[in-house]
Amino acid sequence: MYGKVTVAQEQRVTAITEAVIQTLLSDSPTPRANARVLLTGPEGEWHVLPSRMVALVLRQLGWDVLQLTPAIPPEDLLTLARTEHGHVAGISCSLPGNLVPAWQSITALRQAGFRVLAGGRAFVAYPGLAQSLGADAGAHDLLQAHEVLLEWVTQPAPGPRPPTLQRRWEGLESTWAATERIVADAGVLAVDIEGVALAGEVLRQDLTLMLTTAVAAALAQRAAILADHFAWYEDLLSVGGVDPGSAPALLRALSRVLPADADDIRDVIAEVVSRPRARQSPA
Ligand code: B12
Repeated sequence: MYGKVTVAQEQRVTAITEAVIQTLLSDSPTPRANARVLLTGPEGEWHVLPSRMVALVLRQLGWDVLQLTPAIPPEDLLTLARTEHGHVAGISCSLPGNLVPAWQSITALRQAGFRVLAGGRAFVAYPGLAQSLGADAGAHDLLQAHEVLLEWVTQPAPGPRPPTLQRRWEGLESTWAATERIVADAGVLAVDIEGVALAGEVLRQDLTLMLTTAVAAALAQRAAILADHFAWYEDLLSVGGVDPGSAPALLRALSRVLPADADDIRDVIAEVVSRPRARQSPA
């Protein structure tokens, strides 16, 4: 329900939830032997509450949870995971715009010899996405996650495994590295040529989220990831009294300033801009 809850109310609810989790955690049972699980999130993910809830439930079920949220950079995760004595991990991602860093964290965990379970809003909406980004399984339901992890800890560690999607990433890396420049250039085009009535930090954040989601959609080869974000953004603009036509205008502006080797991203954007609008229901 957009516009019905204020930011202050949302933060108050978050604080209350944190306090409840903290209280319940103090009553966790002693973990079973051989039940170590590493739990992390992608770099840039501020939604740590989902991961805390997962950690709470797993601790109540007897797991020894090493929680690394907010996330650590993938190279640090790799170093840390290599010194860990367990070999099962979970990753929680809420924002589709954070699926690229989620893939990087999954890649680090694979390299360190872990089996990875992926969950959270960004994965749940797309069946099979967890596996296509290199995770061994995806889960939403925590009892199901418990069963999967129980099975994994009794199996031998898989050993270090190579990254997935590396070839496709080669065509996306230059865009990812140039995010700041692309967003700045697209911002100028959006205002001067497309006539978008957004400015400053709001415009920068909206373009950044649009771009990172487009790269994620190209990496996973699922235009639906960008299409859903786009529909959500159109709704958000409408509620804020901004012309929803600004949504395709931002995508067009981004497409024009992408690096030469970013055809996969341009294709995803073109597909979304030309699609008949399929509205998703607000969360
Ligand atoms: C609270 C909140 C925030 C808080 C987070 C506070 C905190 N300490 O975590 C703050 C204010 C920081 C925030 C920021 C933002 N948010 Co926010 N946020 C939310 C909100 C309201 C609740 C999230 C939550 O805690 N859900 C509860 C958990 C329990 O549910 P869950 O994630 O589905 O997790 C369950 C399962 O999926 C599963 N699970 C989760 N992880 C894992 C992992 C494993 C391994 C397993 C097995 C299972 C599992 O178990 C959980 C328990 O059942 C959601 C709306 C919503 N309906 O979720 C928006 C929402 C996720 N946010 C959204 C947005 C856009 C943002 C911002 C970009 C806003 C902005 N412009 O700044 C930023 C992004 C920041 C960033 N870079 O990450 C959008 C995302 C839209 C989209 N396109 O997907 C949402 C959907 C709101 C909306 N409808 O507009 N947000």
